[in-house]
Amino acid sequence: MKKILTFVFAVALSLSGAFAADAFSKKGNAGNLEVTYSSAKELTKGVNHIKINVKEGGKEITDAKVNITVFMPAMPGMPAMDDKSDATYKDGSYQTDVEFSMGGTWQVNIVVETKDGKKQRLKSSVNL
Ligand SMILES: [Cu+2]
Repeated sequence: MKKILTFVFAVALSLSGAFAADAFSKKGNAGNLEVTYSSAKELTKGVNHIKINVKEGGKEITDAKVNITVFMPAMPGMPAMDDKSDATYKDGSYQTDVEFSMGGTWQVNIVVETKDGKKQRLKSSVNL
């Protein structure tokens, strides 16, 4: 019985992998822009590779400046923590690595500066 359950679980895992390109994906608005950030793997403590896509009126924006900041406010016995990086457009999305230095809830800010110089911000959060 245990072997059968293990087999069923393995099949379910492989199927979910086949149908979901990204293990993590979250969407939100930065002003009039629709921002999606995602990762091929579940987000974990440590360095994570993040992909960001920006759309305006359904049209992909590929020439913006995009940066991402993740931060956790100070907690009792623990200083505030953050990591900021600029994303580079490559292979269909803005990409960068972000480090979460511990588990828990992290605030995520993604700033998009479009060609016209306008900066808009998505405020979001993730739980590790
Ligand atoms: Cu903390």
